[in-house]
Amino acid sequence: MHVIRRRGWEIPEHHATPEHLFLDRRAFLAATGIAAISLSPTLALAQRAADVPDPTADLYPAKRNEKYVLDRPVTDEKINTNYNNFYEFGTSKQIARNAQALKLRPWTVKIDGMVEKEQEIGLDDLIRKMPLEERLYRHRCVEAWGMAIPWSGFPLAKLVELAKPLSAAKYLKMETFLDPVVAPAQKQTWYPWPYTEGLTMAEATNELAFLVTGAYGKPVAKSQGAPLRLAVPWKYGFKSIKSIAHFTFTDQRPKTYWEALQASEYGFWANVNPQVAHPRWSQASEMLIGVGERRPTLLFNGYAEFVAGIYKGLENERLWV
Ligand SMILES: Nc1nc2c(c(=O)[nH]1)N[C@H]1C(S)=C(S)[C@@H](COP(=O)(O)O)O[C@H]1N2
Ligand SMILES: [Mo]
Repeated sequence: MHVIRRRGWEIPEHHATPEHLFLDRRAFLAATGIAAISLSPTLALAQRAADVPDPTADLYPAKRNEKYVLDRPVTDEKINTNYNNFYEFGTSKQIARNAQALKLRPWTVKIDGMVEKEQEIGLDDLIRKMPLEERLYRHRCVEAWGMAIPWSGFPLAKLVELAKPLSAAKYLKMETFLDPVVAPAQKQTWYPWPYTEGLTMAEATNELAFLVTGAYGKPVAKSQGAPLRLAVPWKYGFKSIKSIAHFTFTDQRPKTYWEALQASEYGFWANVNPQVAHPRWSQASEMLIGVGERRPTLLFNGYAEFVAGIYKGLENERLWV
């Protein structure tokens, strides 16, 4: 007899608090139809690209920057790379298999908008211009679970330096690749693809804002948003956009993916605060994935000393949604 045993840290379905919520019945019906196709493993396997060896593999493991310390154990790598939100590959947490369809090279990063000179740069050229380091960061999903990851990468501020934004630029907008052949969920036109995120320039140049190219001492896994993803650990996880292909400097606040879907639940700022509940659940505590322990949530996810100053004078904004 086949018995399904739940591991300690797994969150029972009826206690889970999914970010997504189908907006209307028509979208729901259409979604289930297409989801059945997009979740077919044979299709994903057929689309799986023949991977070329990573041309930057020699840069890992990068030297750890000891300044960023954890208050919890690093999450087991197998768990971390198999429990993911990556809606391009489906709305469940088990997208690692479908994400193998991601084609990581060639990968061109476009930098445009309010900059001295727009540019397109190959990812490997970009990485080799940047000072790679390892940082241990906490990660807090708005669904009230947390992890801890040894990321490798470089400060987002270094990319801003390379881009040479004009002084009138107030925001940095970031977008994920758009390719429905690779990510069939992107055929679901009622979602605002491509996944879009944004930061103010003060946030983007804060020392914590980190562009991730690796994890666990090697190039970052596809399920975690290879080959280039953001880590902004003082904000809810949805701000940490995966598989970035496009950076735009602008004076207009970007409309983010989650804001476009459900502005009442997911705003632009999305800073972690245990005292401000999500409309559908409390944010007071979080489940440590892989550990099975519930911990009190920390203001700014424990990073207040680095980022609290950014928000002085913005107290009237919806900083915690
Ligand atoms: N492009 C893209 N980026 C994304 C998402 C996504 O669906 N698509 N999900 C976000 C959410 S909600 C979370 S919690 C984190 C999950 O990152 P992880 O899989 O490394 O834990 O990625 C964020 N970045
Ligand atoms: Mo999330």
